[in-house]
Amino acid sequence: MKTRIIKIIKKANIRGGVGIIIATLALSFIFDGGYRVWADNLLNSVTVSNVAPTVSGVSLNAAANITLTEDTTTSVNVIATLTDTNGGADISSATATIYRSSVSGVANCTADDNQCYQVASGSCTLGSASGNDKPATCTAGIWFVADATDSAAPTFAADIWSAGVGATDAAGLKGFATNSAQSIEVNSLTALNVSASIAYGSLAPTSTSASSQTATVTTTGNRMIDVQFQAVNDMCDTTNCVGGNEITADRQQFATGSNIAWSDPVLLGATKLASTSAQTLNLTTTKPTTHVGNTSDTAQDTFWRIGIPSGQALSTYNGTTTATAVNGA
Ligand SMILES: [Ca+2]
Ligand SMILES: [Ca+2]
Ligand SMILES: [Ca+2]
Repeated sequence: MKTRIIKIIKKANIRGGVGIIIATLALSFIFDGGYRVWADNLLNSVTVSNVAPTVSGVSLNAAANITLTEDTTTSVNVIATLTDTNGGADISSATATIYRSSVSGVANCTADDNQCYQVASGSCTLGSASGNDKPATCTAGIWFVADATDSAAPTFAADIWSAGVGATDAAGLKGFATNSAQSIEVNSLTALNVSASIAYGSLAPTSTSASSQTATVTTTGNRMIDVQFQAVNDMCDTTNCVGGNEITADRQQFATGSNIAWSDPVLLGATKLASTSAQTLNLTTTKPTTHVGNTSDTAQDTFWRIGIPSGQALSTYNGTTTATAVNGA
């Protein structure tokens, strides 16, 4: 009691004057016999609980359809806003999945270059926290084999490609959302590479190739292909085929079989090259599903022969042939 009175006196003294000291003392003695009024401390305590983060605004490839790059990967981003009501700084990492919509497990799919890309936190960049929010950008390299889902796609036209983003806070609580408002397609990519050259060697007039030369057609997109060949020009012995001598394009033939002689009938499967129109060769390769390094593992050899006309002038003749991928049948 004494202690408290002294405290009150001190407070009163500080605040302002002798008169108040007297009044305080008087009050103290007045109430001393009945009940007491004095100051005490109340300890206020609360624990703020951890709340899981949430994810919003998931957007795949800036809302655009995805156009692949033949024989390699295409960098594709997923962005999202991660929110944690413990403050944006509580968000510690993000992950993402980019997947074809009907794949087994959807966002929990097993990684597969054709249909499912799991993006680890190391490939997700977090921006600075702003209030409760923190932006995330996750990046995947989508391989050229990724299944097409556009309207021309042979198998998965009814699908789209989706993205899911997961957020994790410092205590390990997680949130997740997908880009359910978007319909992003992976476009068909009908593409090939062909080996650079065919050298028929030295042949006499009226003779034909004794064996075939090989040109390898590699499928470098996400569609099964056939190939069309067309000569840019007849073979000639001058630059740009101005003047000089020529061997017409139709003296060359191509086939998928290696043993078809130049003089064999067309029904055996060989096709004569033309400079006036593209000739289609039916390949048996299917859609690539894997890659070896940066390269498609799906390739087929085509076999070429030439017949030299009688009366052909002694010279070296060169020609250029264009190989074009068309959707396979
Ligand atoms: Ca939290
Ligand atoms: Ca589709
Ligand atoms: Ca075919």
